[in-house]
Amino acid sequence: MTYDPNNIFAKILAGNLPCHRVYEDEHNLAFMDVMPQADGHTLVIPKRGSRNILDADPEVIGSLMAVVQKIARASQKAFAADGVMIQQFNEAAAGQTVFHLHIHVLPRMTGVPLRPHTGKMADQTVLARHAEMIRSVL
Ligand code: DGP
Repeated sequence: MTYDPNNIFAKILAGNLPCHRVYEDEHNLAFMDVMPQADGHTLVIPKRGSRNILDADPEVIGSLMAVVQKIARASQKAFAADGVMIQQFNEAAAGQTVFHLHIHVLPRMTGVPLRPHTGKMADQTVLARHAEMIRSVL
C-alpha cells in the first residue's frame, strides 16, 4: 500500500479544497470533519504524506498526537463535553475511507449517541461556528 498524493486531505493541505480550520502549525493541521458524528468533530492530520499509522514515521505520529491532545482539551472546554473520543482507522478493512493519516477528535456528552455516518455534509455555517468555538479556547 502506497501513499496517493491525490487524496482529498492532500488537496485540503495544498489549499485546493476548502476546510474549516481549527489549528495549524509547521507539521500539522486540524479542521472540522464535514460529516460530523458529534458536534465539534475535528480531524487532525500531519502535513507529511502518510497513508495511515502503519507507514507513518514515528516522529510524525509524535508531533501529531501532541496536537490531538491540544484539540481534545480545547474541544472539551469549548463544548463543555463530559468526555472526548479519539478514533483512528488503518486501511479499508478497519474503516479507513480517506488514505491520508488522520485522527478523529469527538467531544462526547453522557447519554448522547454518535450520529450515524449518512454520507451527508453538515451545514457549513454550523461547521464554521463550531470551528470558531474551538479556536477561541486554544
Ligand atoms: P475515516 O477515513 O473513516 O477515518 O474517515 C474520514 C472522515 O473524513 C469522515 O469522517 C468524513 C471526513 N471527510 C471526508 N471527506 C472530507 C472533506 O472533503 N472534508 C472534510 N473536512 N472532511 C471530510
